[in-house]
Amino acid sequence: MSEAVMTDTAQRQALVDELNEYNCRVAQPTDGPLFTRDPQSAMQPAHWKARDLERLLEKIGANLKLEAGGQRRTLRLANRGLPFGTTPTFWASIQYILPGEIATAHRHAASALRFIMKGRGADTIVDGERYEMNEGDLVLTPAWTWHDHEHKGDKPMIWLDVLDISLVRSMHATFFEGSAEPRQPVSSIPDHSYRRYGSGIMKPLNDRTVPDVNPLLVYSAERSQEALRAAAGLPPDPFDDTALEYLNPLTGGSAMPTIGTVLQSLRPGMHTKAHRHTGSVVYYVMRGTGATIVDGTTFEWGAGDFLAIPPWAVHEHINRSSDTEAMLFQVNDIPALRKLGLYREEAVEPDAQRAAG
Ligand code: GTQ
Ligand code: FE2
Repeated sequence: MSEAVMTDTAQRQALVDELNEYNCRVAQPTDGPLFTRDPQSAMQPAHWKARDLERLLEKIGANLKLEAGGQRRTLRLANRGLPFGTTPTFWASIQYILPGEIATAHRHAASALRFIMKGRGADTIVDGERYEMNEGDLVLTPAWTWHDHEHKGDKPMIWLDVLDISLVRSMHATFFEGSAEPRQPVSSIPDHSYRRYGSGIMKPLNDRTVPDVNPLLVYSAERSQEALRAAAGLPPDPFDDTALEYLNPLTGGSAMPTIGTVLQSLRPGMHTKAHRHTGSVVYYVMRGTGATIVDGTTFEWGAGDFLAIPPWAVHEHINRSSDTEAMLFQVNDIPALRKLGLYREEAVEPDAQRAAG
């Protein structure tokens, strides 16, 4: 028996050089398995506390310059289990921009979004359309659109950036182009896409075309939170309580092709059921206090915190308050998984999660 195994091992070893010459190989006993029974993610759950982030942001604000044509001033949310990125597919970063500063124009193949955390008075120009950015707004920069930001306010401005950089890199589809001009000319009506499609329930008469890319570039805090308040009157989702996905209003699909964006509220005292799904998630806590149990570890969160959940990790959410809702902004890569036929989810009995932890 063991001789047979040895023989096979030796046979495989003996073929290496010859096969290599023809860009071929056979499996070797030292290779890792081709498949695992279920996803074995190297990503680890991670929690960033608001107080730490605030201090670090002030530090990079004081120490890092924002130079024309250079990198943005961002605090990247890293993961100890990954060589790159916040999750296997995307980077979440917090951008810090000071009064009077300009983040100069460029474009890239990676899709990007911004969710405004704090401050007022900054604007962004996306392919010639200018948008003011206010707290709670979601602003999109679809793949290969020119974008630049300017802060005209008088206090530092902070927003969350999410880009599907790791996904684009894994497909070797990276492109980037800088601009000689710091800002783009504003070529169209301010808030153009918002005027056309921003209501989410109506569109201009005779607008019959459905472009490949979502034409709506901004989702205001006011309208998205109003929608969430209305949805809170529905029966809760067992795993997410009240959760609304930002949509492409013309297709009903996700607002961005690869990145999912969700506004979520947990009613006072809510303790959801546990589940797991493929796809990675990053949460930003807008308000409230609560906890999320991830593969048996409890993360106690408050306003301004971030939490990252790896693919296939069992998780459940708790609102610790008995009288105040918790509101969360969620980013995930589920639209990409669905398009590739890789999305799966399953409920997990609470005892299983406790036993796992
Ligand atoms: O603001 O254009 O966090 O290009 C990373 C790359 C922000 C941006 C990031 C970017 C940007
Ligand atoms: Fe960018």
